[in-house]
Amino acid sequence: MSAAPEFIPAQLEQWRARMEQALARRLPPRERLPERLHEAMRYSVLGGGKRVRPILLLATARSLGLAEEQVEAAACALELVHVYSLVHDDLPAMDNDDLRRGRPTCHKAYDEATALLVGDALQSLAFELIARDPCLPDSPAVRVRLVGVLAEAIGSVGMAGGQAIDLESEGRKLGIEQVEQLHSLKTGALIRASVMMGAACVPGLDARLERALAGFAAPIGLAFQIQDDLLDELGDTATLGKPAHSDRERGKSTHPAILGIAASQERVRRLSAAALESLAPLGAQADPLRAVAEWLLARRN
Ligand code: GRG
Repeated sequence: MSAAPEFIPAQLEQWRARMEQALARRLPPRERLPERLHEAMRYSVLGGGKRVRPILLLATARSLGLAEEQVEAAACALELVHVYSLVHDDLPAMDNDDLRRGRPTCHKAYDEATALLVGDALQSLAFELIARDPCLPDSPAVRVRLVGVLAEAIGSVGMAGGQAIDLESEGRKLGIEQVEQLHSLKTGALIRASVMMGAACVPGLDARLERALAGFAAPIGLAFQIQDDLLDELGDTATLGKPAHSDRERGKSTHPAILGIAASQERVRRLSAAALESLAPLGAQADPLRAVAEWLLARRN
């Protein structure tokens, strides 16, 4: 089952625009004390970005018959956590990058201490939205499930754990299985959470559909990271909005470095085919997710 091609640009653009507004509304105003911290939070979150994770959540919600309004706050929480991870990852103690989303990184535009606090405060705000935002389904059970899925995905057995392994692996050659395990934590866990938080918003969701969504999310998360590594290798800094060829310069073990370009592209194709196959039990109602998968794998930045 393939999605109508016109669904992709029009709907994705609408979702992206919706997220810009939803995030801008939920971030503290820059005039509120402490002004510099709030300004830096807004600079980091509202400075572009594809909004991949919120869009995945919105597409999952649509596939399960939920309205956008019901999951918008959860989608904001995902993006806030993602931006926190980027701001911390760019710090000198981690990847030490100067450019992100085509602009100076948070610690370059402000300072390192502010960047640390921006990440901390964005993570807090994410969980506050899940706990309190009036737009989420009026169900404590749904909120608790959302907290659990997101917290697990970004902790030491998820994104932060993946980042730790990545830092420990610098200067060492990893095998392809180790690289995939690292990616599944560092990048894959939050991508999986984007889909599974959509599922968590539906009380009593059929276990078969939940399994189908999990079977979609895992390979898409890995394919997304391999695609990112291919873009790092093949793209240019202006299009990417962040330094190109940085993996090669840092001697990172990636799919392109280990398998070469063609085999990495083939791995992306196979993973995305497996992801799409998993959606079969949802039938045509999962077309929004199919469209997002197509977009993710055709992206240029
Ligand atoms: C600091 C706890 C902690 C974790 C950092 C996300 C991350 C882990 C590091 C960022 C570096 C990196 C290249 C991670 C791989 C994930 C990835 C592809 C991030 C970029 O996501 P996009 O393409 O970025 O969605 P935009 O800017 O479009 O939101």
